Amino acid sequence: MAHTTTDKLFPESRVLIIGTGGTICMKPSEDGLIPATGFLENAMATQPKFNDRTAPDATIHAYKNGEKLTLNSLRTPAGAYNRHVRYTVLEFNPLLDSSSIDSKGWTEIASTIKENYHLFDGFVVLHGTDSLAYTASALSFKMSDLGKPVIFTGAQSSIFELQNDAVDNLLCSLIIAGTFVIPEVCLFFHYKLFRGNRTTKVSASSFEAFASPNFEPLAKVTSLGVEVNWGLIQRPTRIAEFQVTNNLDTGHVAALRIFPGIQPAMVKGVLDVPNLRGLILETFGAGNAPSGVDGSLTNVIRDAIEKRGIVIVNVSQCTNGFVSPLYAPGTALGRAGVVFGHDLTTEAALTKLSYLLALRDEDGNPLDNKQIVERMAHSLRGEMTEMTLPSFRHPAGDIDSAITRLTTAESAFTALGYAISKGEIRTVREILEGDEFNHQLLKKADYAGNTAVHLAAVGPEPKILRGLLERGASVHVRNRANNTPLYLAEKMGNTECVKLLREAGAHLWLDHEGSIAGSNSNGLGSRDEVQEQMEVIAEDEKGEQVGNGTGVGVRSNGEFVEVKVDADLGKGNGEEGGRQYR
Ligand code: ASN
Repeated sequence: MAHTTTDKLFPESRVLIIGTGGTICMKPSEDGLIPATGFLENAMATQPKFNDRTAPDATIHAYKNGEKLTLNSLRTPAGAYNRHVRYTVLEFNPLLDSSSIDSKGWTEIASTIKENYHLFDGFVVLHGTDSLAYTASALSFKMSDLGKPVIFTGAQSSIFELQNDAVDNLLCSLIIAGTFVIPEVCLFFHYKLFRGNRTTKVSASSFEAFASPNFEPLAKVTSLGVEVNWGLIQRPTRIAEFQVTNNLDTGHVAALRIFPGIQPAMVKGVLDVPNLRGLILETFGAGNAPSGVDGSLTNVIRDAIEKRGIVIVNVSQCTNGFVSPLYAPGTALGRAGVVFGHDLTTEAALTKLSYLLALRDEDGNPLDNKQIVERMAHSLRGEMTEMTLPSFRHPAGDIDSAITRLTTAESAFTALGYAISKGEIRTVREILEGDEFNHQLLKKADYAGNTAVHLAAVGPEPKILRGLLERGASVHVRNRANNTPLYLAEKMGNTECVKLLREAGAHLWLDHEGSIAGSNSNGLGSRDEVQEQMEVIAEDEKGEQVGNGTGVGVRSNGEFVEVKVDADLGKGNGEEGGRQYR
C-alpha cells in the first residue's frame, strides 16, 4: 500500500493494548494450544494493517506496577478516519488461557488501565473468549467514572493462523478505541461492539462467538464504516475522577443452575459452603424454581437468606428476556427474599454481587445486606434494563424562540455555541433538554474539532461547563489542534473551569519525554493563540473528522461566529505524529 508524505499530516491517537492471553495469541504445543509472548513484534509488526512503515519507529512510555517503561510502538495506516492509531503492548506474565483468570487478573487489568489512563486515548484488552464475558462484566463494575474506551477482544482462531478472526477483531477494536470516545467497558467481536456487561459467549467455534441478548450492540462495523449507536452510549454524569475499586469478593459467591429433580439437599449443600455470602440462582424461564415437597426447597432458600444473610439473586437460564414474579413459583422465591435480577446475565450478576460484597462506603465500612439488595436491583453500569415510566415530553410551547427555529443538530450546535459564549445558562439548558438533540450535541464538534466542553471551558460561565459534564459530555476529546478543554481553560486562565475539569477527571497530556505539555506557565499563549487553535476543522455527527462544515467559531476578539470552512483549510492544520498532546 502506497503512503504519501501527507499521511504525516493526520493526527495520531494513542491506544494501549493489554495482552492477557487467549487464543488470539496462541501457538500449538505438545499440551495443546498455549499463549505466546511477543505479540507486538511477532504478530503485529509483520502486518501492514498494523504497521504503517512510513512512520519512524517511536518509543513511548507506559507504566507497569509503578515502573515507567520505555516501549516500542507501532502505528496503523491512517484509514478512513484520517487518523493513525499509535499503540504499544503490555503483556501479562504469565499469559493466561482465560479459563484460569480470576479476581487477581481483573485487578491487574484495572490497575494497568489506571496507571496509564493519562497517557492513552483508549485501551484494548486481548483476552481469551472462555471467560471474556465475566471479565468484561467485572471490569465494568471495578471501574467508575470511566471517560475513555476500554475494549475487550479476542479470537476463536489465533492471529498466527492463515485464516483467522483475530486480525479483524483486533484492527476494528484499535480503530474504534482510537477514534471514538465511547467511555464504556466494551466487548468487540465479529464486527459488533457490545456493552461488556451485557454479553455472553454463545459459540465454542463460530466466529460469531458472543451475543448481547437483551441489549442492542453499541456499534456495528459494516462496509460503510463504524456505525455507532450514540443514543445507547453511557457517559459519566457526575463530577468525579476515574477510579478503580480493589479486588472483587469472588471467593464467596456461587452460581447454581436449577434443573428438574433438583433436591433441597443439593441447594443446601451449596448454601452451606463456609462463609458463602452470595448465590446466583439460574432459574427456569421468567424466574421459576420448584418449591420442593411441602415447600422444602423454598424453605432452604429462605433460611439461608434470613438466618445467614446470604444474598440470593434470581436470573433466567434463558438467554433472552427477564425474571419477574409473574408465576407463583417466582413469587414464592421473591417472598423468600430472593432478589430479582431482571435481565442480568449470569456473568454480570455474579461479578456485580462480588463487587457489591467488596464495596466500601465513604467511611470505609462494607455495605449492609439491604444496601446490597437495593443496588442489585438497579442498574449501576447499564448492566440491566431499568423499568422506567415513559417520560412526558413537553410540546415546544415553553421553549425559547432560538430552539423552535432549529431544524437540525447542526444548527442546534451553532445555537448552543452562541449560548455558551454568552453565558446563557437557561438557553443552554433548554437546547440540551430537547430530547432529539441531546446526545448528539454532547459529542458534536465544530469545524475546529471543538466540542461544547471546549467552548464552555473558555466561556464566561462555569455553571454551563458543569451542566455539560453532568449530562455526560467527555472531558477527554481533543480538538483538531490536539488540545483538550483543560489545556484551553488553563491557557485562558479560567481557573474555575480548570478546577471543575480536573475534578471531572481531565488531565493534561504527557509527551513521550514525560514532561507535561503546556503546563509551564511561561509557555502559555495569549488569548488570541488559544482562539486560533480553535479554528480549524470539522467533525460530522458521528464524531468523525471530515475536514469541512459549518460550526461555531471563536474570533480573536472573543465573539462566537457561525463559519463554513472547506476541507483544504482543515487538512493544512493537521498535527504531525509524535507531537506533544495537551
Ligand atoms: N481457551 C481459550 C481462552 O479462553 C479460548 C479462546 O480464546 N477462544 O483463553
